[in-house]
Amino acid sequence: KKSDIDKVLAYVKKHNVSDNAKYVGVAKGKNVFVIHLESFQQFVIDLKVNGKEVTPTLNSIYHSKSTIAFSNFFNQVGQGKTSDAETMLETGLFGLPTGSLFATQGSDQTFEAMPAILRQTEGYSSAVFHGNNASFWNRSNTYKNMGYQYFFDASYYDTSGEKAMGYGLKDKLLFYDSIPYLERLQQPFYAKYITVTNHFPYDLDETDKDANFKTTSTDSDVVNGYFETNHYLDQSIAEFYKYLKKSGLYNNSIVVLYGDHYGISNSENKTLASVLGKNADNWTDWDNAQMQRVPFMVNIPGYTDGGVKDTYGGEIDVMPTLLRLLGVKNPSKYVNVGQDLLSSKRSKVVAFRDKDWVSAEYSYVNGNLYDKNGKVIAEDDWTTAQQKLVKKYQKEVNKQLAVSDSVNQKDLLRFYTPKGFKGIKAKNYNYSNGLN
Ligand code: GP9
Ligand code: MN
Repeated sequence: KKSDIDKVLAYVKKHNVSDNAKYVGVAKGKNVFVIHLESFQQFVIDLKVNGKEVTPTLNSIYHSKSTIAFSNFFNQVGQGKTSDAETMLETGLFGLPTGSLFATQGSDQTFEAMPAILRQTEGYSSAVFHGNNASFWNRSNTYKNMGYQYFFDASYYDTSGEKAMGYGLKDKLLFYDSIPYLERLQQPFYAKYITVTNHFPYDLDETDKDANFKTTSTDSDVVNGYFETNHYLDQSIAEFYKYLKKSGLYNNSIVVLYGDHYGISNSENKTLASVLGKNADNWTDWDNAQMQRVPFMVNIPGYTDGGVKDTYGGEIDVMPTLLRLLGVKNPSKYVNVGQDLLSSKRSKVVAFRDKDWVSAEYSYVNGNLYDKNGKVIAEDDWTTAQQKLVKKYQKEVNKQLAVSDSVNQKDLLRFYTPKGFKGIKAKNYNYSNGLN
C-alpha cells in the first residue's frame, strides 16, 4: 500500500538524528574507496600471534589521527552474509529476516542507493571491483538497480592457475590488476573493492604465506588458517596504499574499511578463547555476541582530528554517516533506518538481525539479559529500571527492523522518490566486458 511509505517517512524523519557540524563535509568532493574486508573481525585489530601483529597495516590505519575509527561497531548481517552487509552500506536498510535480498529481490527492487545518490548530488562515478563471477549473490542485477555504473567482476581479470582460489581472484591481484580500470574512472569516484581471500575455510597457497609470520597452532585448521589469510589481506591493503600514495590518488581520496561479518563461527569460538587469553569453559552466548564486532574506519588523508570512538553502532549506520562526511545536502531525505555514528543524539542500542541486541551496559542475547561484564541477570531479579530499559530497547530494535522489512518486502521505494532524485533504470547499465 502506498500509505505504508508515509509511516516509514515519519520514522526516518524522527530517527535520522544529526548534530555533528564538526564532521559534515570533511570529505567533500574526495574519491571514496570502500574496502570490504571479507570475514574480518575487530578482535584481530592489535592482536599479536607469536609476538607479531597479525595485521600491522590495518592497525596503523586504525590508530592514525587521520582516521575516524570505531571500536564497538557490530556486523548486523543475517543469512545474506556479504550481500546483507552490502545492502546495509549501500541503502541504509537491513537484509531480509531470512534469505538474501540481493538474491531474491535484487533484480526488481527499487533502491535509493549510495552510487546513485552520490552521482546525482555530487557528480560521482561508481564502480565495484570483485574477483568472483558477476552472478554470485545476483550482484550484476542488483548493482544495476543501485545505479553502479561499472562492475569489474572476474571476467575482467586473468584468474587462471594459481591466480584465483576459493571465491575468486586473490586480493593482492585484485588490487593490482584493477588499476588500469580504476585509472580510467572519472573523478571523483565511489569505488568498492570486495576482497575474497580471507574467506572460510581460510586456505592460502604456500607461495602466499609470509615466512616471517607464524600462525597459531590450535587444533582448529580454521582458526590457524584465519590468521594467515588475515595477514595476507593486510598485506594486500599495504600494497594498495603504496599504489595510492605513488599515484597521488591518496591525497584526494578517503578510504572506508569495514569487516562484513564474523569469520570464526560460534562453534569455533571456544578454540579462539585460548588465543585471546580467555577461559573456554566460561564461554557464553554473550561472548559470541561480543565477537560480532567488526572494524569500521574512515581514513581521510590530511585530516588530523580522527581517533578511535567507542560509540556503539553497526553496519546500518554507515550510509547516514558517510553521506554527512561527504557533505551531501539534506541527507535525511533518503530513506534509511540507520543513524549517524558521529551524532551524540543517536540510540545507544545496536540491533542484530534476529532482534537480539547489544549496548554498552546491557545486552540481550538468546533469551538472556546480560550486564556489561557478561553476567546473566535472571528476569526475576530485574530492577524496575532494568525492566523499563529492556522494554524500551527491544521496542526500538523491533521497530527499526520492522520499518526496514516493510520497505524491502513491499518494495516501498516505488512510491517515494526524494525531491530532486531521479529513479534508477537498470537497463541503462551493462557490465559485460564484450568477451562473453
Ligand atoms: C563471494 C563473496 C562471499 O563473491 O562475496 O560471500 P559470503 O559467503 O561471505 O556471503
Ligand atoms: Mn562475506
